[in-house]
Amino acid sequence: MSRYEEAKKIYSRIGIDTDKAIETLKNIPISIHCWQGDDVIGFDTKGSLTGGIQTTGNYPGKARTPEELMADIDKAFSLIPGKHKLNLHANYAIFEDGEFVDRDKIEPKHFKKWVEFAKERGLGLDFNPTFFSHPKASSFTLSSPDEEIRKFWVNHAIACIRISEYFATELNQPCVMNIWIPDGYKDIPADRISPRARFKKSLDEILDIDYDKEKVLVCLESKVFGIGMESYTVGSAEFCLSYAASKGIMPLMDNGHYHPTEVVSDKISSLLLFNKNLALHVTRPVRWDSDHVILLDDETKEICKEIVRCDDISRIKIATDYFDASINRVAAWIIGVRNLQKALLFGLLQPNNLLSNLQLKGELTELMMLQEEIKTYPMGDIWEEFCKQNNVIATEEWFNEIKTYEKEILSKRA
Ligand code: RNT
Ligand code: ZN
Repeated sequence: MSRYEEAKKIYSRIGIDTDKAIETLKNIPISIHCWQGDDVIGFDTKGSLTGGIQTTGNYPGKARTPEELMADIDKAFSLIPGKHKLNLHANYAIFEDGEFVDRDKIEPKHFKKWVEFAKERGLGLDFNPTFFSHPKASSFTLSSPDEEIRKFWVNHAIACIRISEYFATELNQPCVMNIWIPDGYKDIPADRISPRARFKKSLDEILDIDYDKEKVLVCLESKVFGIGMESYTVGSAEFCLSYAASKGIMPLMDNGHYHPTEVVSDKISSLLLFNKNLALHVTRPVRWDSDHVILLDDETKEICKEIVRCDDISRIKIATDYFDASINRVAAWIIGVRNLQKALLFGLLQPNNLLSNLQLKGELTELMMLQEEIKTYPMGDIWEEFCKQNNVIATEEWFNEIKTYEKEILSKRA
């Protein structure tokens, strides 16, 4: 008997069909962020990353051009099992020879190369307007008291809705478009409500345009603080949840955007009761919103348990959002996404009916015992089978490919 067959038998003891778990996992698309490859820099400005987010480290080999970034994405995707989506930011617009278009004027044609890239590989595309790393984003964007600046960013978001529609049409699947603004104050503000009122007005102006709501799924990402915005963010959790509910758009929760002892895993069920869909940015905050590479840690597993327990997994739009510049960036992509998939598999291998019946009957000792025993079940064998079926290297041997890629490609980027 193969290791997989043995493991399958062990899981059947607790009523788990491992073949079914593998099939389900194959059909969970992850929206993989493009910005791990170049430290969130993009191609439209020469400046550095702003907006109170930060990459640290200077591991050699960062992608500097669209071609390099695409090559790195190809390498990463070749070692990640399953069919996924690529999540682009507006600052990854590709301009032809010497052309430059500011963010309020970008058009679908500036993303044509990305659409071709996605089509050739059978990937979907998601999108994000970029409200940071720009001269007009030095302090406030959609909540700016300067009407010209506020309008500029409203127009940017509208341009991004058009580009998202183009992605959806070309690729024949909805495009999730996420709005996140870095607006906030380092210290105690005197007026908290006015910036939020302006943000609300801007969002209304953006969403009141006529766009195809089947094609573009707009979501709004909240955040509790940023570097230099420690005391107040305009787009707080309460603001974003309330706004999303009132407008029928999706809320997005990033698990780096809450107080350190708050957990997103506990928030998912509540949002599912009040929203048709919801979106997630999966990341790993270490002491702050540090965007470390996702590990197979307890909270990632707990988030994934909540995702797979949902009546319809497709209600949850899963995306990754982390950026580590201190290690091989291509490997960072792969490690994080594979861990997220392993966590999803862990969730799929839980005997949820059995466990929830124990909860219902008040058998809490047995519930604890069983949850703990399952932790050492042979999930690794199921993971190997999943990778095999997806023609992706299952074991740590995938790293040999990275060593070769680093030697032949990354190290030559001086
Ligand atoms: C920032 C947010 C946001 C960004 C990306 C680049 O704290 O998490 O999602 O990471 O838009
Ligand atoms: Zn995020």
